[in-house]
Amino acid sequence: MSSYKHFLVTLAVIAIVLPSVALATEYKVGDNAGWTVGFDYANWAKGKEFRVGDKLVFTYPVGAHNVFKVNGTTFKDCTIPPLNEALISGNDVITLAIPGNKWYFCGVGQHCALGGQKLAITVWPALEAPAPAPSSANGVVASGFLILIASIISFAI
Ligand SMILES: [Cu+2]
Repeated sequence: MSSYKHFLVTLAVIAIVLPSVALATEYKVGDNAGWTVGFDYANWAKGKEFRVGDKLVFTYPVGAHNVFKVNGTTFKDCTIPPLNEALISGNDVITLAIPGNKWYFCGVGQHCALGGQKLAITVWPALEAPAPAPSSANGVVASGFLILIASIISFAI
């Protein structure tokens, strides 16, 4: 009996956790162009909805560029911070952890000031679960499934 309960609880946890894990998105900054000069990152970011838990991936040849996470003023002026604050791996992954405005630029030469190698985004809170749209059969089935699991557990325990 207790292993049956254990099974039900495990099932319920999977049903709750799985949708939120599947929702995180990994964005390759600049898509196929990667992280470089002469690319319109404002246009790239336009229409994208960045959420807490999503990842930004900056890809570039090692040594050619780098990535600084900066504040809004530093971003506007392209003031290059100390080099030891830079990400330099050529495949830099940043997980968006906190909602708000975020700014990134390249600190090599004049890449920020003249090359437009700078990215500003707004990060929104994570989606807790997919919004069950009335027209979506999947959403109705999923919430029905959760209610079923919840009522089985309340009987079983
Ligand atoms: Cu650069």
